[in-house]
Amino acid sequence: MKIGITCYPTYGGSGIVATELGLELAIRGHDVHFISYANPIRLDLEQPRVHYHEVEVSTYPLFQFPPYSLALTSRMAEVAELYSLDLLHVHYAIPHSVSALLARGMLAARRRLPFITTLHGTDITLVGADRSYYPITKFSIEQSDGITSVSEDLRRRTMEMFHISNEIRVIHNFVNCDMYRPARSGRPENPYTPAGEKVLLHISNFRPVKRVLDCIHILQAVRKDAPAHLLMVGDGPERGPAEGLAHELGLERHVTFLGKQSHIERLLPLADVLLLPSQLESFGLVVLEAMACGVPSVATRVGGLPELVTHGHDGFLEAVGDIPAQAARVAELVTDADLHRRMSEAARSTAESRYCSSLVIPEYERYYREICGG
Ligand code: GMT
Repeated sequence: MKIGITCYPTYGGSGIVATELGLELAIRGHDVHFISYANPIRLDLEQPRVHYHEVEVSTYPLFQFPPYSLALTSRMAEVAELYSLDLLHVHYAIPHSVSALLARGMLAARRRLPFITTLHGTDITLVGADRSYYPITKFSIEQSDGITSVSEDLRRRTMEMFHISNEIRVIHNFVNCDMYRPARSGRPENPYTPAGEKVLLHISNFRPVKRVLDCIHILQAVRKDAPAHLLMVGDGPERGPAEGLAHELGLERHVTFLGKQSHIERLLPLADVLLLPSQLESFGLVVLEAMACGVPSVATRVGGLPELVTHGHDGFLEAVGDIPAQAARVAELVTDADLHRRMSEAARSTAESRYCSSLVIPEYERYYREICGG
């Protein structure tokens, strides 16, 4: 098939999922056309059958807000015609599904251009729920030819919040189990943390919803039981406050901020435990990536995380903001080698048996055929 994909190309789960989906589809013989304002972060343009079409947004003195959605619409329609696209697959509802809706309308007299909207989380729970975007989010979801959601929880929230009756297909996030895997021969050399210390890892875009300050408090509590070092990967508005808190608590030597990193699959196997203390996660892709590397997580019991993690079997889930409970779970994992080994194996096995790309990508392919009427 010939598939157009639009996503936010910046650092974020939805862009990563869209990019990796496109790459996997290309490997399976589809022609994939990314249409966005920048080259998606993990996109390998050397891969045959992967194309990238940049959306250029011109600005004029009259435009206080350059109309990106309109430039995107024009590019979508243009690429769809030039490359005979079978469908558009947009990730994150706002504004991508609105642009796809307009592009479909522009071409309607000449060709059918169905579009699928994949809901990722904050497009519904934060942005879509905002009064200024609610009506257009609801309309563009209802007008989509197909809708997928990355978890059952997000599907339910979307239906409740927008009162829509369209079918929403749940297709969970996936991971490349060959690329994300435990280190082959024991723990790889770790240049970031002192030898002999347990490694806690947090990866996110440091938005308030991630509650990154909780990671620093958890480290403080865990260090009462075991020598531990925290690696903080990513960047965003809460990085400064997190660095400040580490200093305030006298923990600056025990926390390393690595900023944005492109090879998460190389960092994950260095860790003993992944921390994700989020307020809300529609899925929690980084937890899955950690599981594939055999790293158990201590995360919060929110959103789609209970669909992914079986508490006490392949990770731990605790209440949002309950630092003592989360820290106690981390301490258990870093002080009990048997428990850690069991959970690490169970985590890898969950990823392999349910979430490998080889299992999930065919679900998208089937859905594409259904929507295209094939
Ligand atoms: O978590 C973020 O801040 C990024 C966000 C995004 O939209 O890019 O991630 C969302 O989509 C990911 C991929 O489907 C999910 O794994 C994340 O759980 C979800 N984030 C939230 O729901 C907060």
